[in-house]
Amino acid sequence: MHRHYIGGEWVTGAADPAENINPSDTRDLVGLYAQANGVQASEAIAAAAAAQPGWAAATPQQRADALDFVGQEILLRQVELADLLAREEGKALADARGEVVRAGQIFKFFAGEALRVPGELLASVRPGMAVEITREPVGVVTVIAPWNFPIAIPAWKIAPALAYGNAVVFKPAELVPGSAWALAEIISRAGLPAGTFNLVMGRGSVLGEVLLGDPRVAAVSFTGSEATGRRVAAACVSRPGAMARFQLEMGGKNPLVVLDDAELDVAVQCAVNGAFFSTGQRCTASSRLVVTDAIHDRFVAAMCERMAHLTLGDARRAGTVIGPVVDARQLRQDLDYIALGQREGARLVAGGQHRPQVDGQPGHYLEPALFVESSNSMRINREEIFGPVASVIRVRDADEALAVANDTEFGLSAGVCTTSLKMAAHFKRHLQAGMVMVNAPTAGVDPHVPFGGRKASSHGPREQGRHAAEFYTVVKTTYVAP
Ligand code: UN1
Repeated sequence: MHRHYIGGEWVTGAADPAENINPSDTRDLVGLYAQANGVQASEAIAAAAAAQPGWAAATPQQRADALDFVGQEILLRQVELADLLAREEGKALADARGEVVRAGQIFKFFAGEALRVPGELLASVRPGMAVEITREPVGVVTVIAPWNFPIAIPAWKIAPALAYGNAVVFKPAELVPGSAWALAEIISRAGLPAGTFNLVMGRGSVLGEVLLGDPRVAAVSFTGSEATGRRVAAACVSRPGAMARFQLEMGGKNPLVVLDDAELDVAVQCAVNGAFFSTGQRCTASSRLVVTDAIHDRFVAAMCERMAHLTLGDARRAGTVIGPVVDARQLRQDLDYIALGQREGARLVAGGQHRPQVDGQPGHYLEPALFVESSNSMRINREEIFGPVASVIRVRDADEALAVANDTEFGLSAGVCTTSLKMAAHFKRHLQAGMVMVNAPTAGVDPHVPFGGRKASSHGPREQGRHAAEFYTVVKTTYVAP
């Protein structure tokens, strides 16, 4: 049984443990994980609140060393951690490995950032006065992570939180406690004072009220669905006393625009990777393929051809490109949307079939699905499906492509495939998204640069890179008289 980590101790859960099941083979139990109740969540917050001032006073070098230790161990154990990630989440091994490496690099990046906390010194408008602008830790940070990146997303929240002197209470997603626990175990040996980092596992519906509403929590970093994100925001502002600051990364309905002059191979590569890799379970997935008339038929034919060769199977088997859907509930949602798309009048030209078994293994397998003849007003093109499902939207020209791409409530990432410098510049400038990709997939981002979206996709400062300091520090302006 895997226990919580609270106040520097491994603690048994207050409720019955939860099973972690392998979606590639539902007979395989990955492990049992403790479940917390509100009292345990509150104990974790108390431990974090008690430890935080000490961690804030630690030298930048102490913080850097701790984060570097974590990053180094993740990188050294990348094969084993990738196997665990693939086993509990269903991400194909190569992608799982990439994610683990990303997590290690993020800790190393923020080890460096801990040594580079910036400030400014400005001349005052008053004679002789000096103005200092410094950054201080926020306090206790609640980290709420989703299931689709079991180690990288926790890493890109926890590493900056610790780098800038905050204490952390980390609640991983219920479906993927394994990678979270492994990460916590590494952090537990990194030399942090007891209570600086805490792990509580369990359901958001049970723990959310305490983790968001406790006045000792100063900030909440959340990645997940839009509906839950709105509830997080409401809890952060409606609690008594000081509001918690919050950072929300939510859904996407990301367009990949393919223009007439695109290189077909590049466009297909971007679309297949963006739409279907990681089983389409990325908020950055390219779910709307906006394709101009003159290339449309060639693009669809090449997509179907390519999709016929995407090996679906056990995430840990060599040669698997597409792993299973994460669980039965998500599979039901994907299948419901595929049925809805057909009722709305889109035509399914590839995949979309649920396979209860692959190679004799029972799992949540779904063949990547491609719709054509879809319109941007259909629900399959407006709502986030979060599975290996993409639709082609045929448009006349680049102007209509841009209008359709931006006609969405979301704005996380957006891509364009073109060989024209002029068109690339035009789309770069006018796509309404936090991240724009030119001749590259909309998903799969670098670990050291800002990540985040616009419109209903995101709220609050960017994650990752040095921009993460905006969320994980508070600014103080100090006036010093002559
Ligand atoms: C990526 O595309 O590399 O939940 C990262 C998500 C995003 C992370 C995507 N926050 O899918």
